[in-house]
Amino acid sequence: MNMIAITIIQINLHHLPATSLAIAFLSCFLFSCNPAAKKSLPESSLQPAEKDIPNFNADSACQYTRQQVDFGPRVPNTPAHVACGDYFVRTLKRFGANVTEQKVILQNYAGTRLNARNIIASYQPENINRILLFAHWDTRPFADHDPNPENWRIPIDGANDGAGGCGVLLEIARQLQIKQPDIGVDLILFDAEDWGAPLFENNIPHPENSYCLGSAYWATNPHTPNYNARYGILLDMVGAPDATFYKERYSIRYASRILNKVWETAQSAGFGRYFIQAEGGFIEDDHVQVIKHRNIPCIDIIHLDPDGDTGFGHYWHTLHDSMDNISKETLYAVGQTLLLVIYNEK
Ligand code: AHN
Ligand code: ZN
Repeated sequence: MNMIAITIIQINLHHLPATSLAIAFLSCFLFSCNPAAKKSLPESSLQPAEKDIPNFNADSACQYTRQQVDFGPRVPNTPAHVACGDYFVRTLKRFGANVTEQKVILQNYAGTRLNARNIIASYQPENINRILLFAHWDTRPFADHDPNPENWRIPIDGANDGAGGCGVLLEIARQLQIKQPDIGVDLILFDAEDWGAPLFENNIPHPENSYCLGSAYWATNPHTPNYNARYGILLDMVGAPDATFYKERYSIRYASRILNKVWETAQSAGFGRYFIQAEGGFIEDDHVQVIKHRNIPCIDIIHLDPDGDTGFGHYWHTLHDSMDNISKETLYAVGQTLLLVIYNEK
């Protein structure tokens, strides 16, 4: 525990009733994956979620995130990648999902063959009314935005860029097994998102188009013929402390209804400090593949930082994207918002 948390408890001991003491005490234990985090919890997240809507367990989501990171960087063609893929399949089966794997060889920008694996977990597969939630599970092979050039060729932990979104989806899977919503849900963990051309490779004409290989494959070869869903929601970098989710512009252009629904749901649940009512930039991310090839309206919940020099969080594609960069409070804001959206579908 840190000094600030101790100070709060001491003040509470003298001036506040026992409940406040308990809340202050619990929040410093429960709500930081990062032991150094100093933030206390907003009041809204301590109240039970709306009636009949399950309560997202951020401890579990954080644990699922840490388990991925513990395998090491999940770079295609490495043993850590194989082991983590096996972990997802085993865990999603344990949570009662109908699991489909797409194993495919995909070529990156340099022509390297990647042993890729998209993992699809379906709930109520017979239900024609479906929604799709997705994230990428692979991690970037190079920290090409690290401030220290000596780190540029080192693979990243991808605690936030990768693991966090999958951690939230695993906790949602656990909840879906406990209580069935009124619609079918597909969770897809896409592979080979983050092997885009690095900054240090010159002469790559459009590096932004070298990402998202796994989602491009699935979107053109879905696991069920003519796969369709009401809408899709992509989680990308949803776990950093003080993350800010600006409205990504492809999401505004192609899926404004679901975008506004998610942002309003988050706002009413007290998560307005994460879900910002302002526009961000256009991001070439997995959702664009699903919009383009499957014609499903999709949004990207992605941490954008208009003041940062990359437009993303300071940790983006650096060695700082470690578990220190994960906050249970942020995972909770995203996960609880998604549960509200899922369980309110008719
Ligand atoms: C580009 O940088 C072109 N798109 C961001 C996709 C991404 C990479 N998300 C996480 N890592
Ligand atoms: Zn990335």
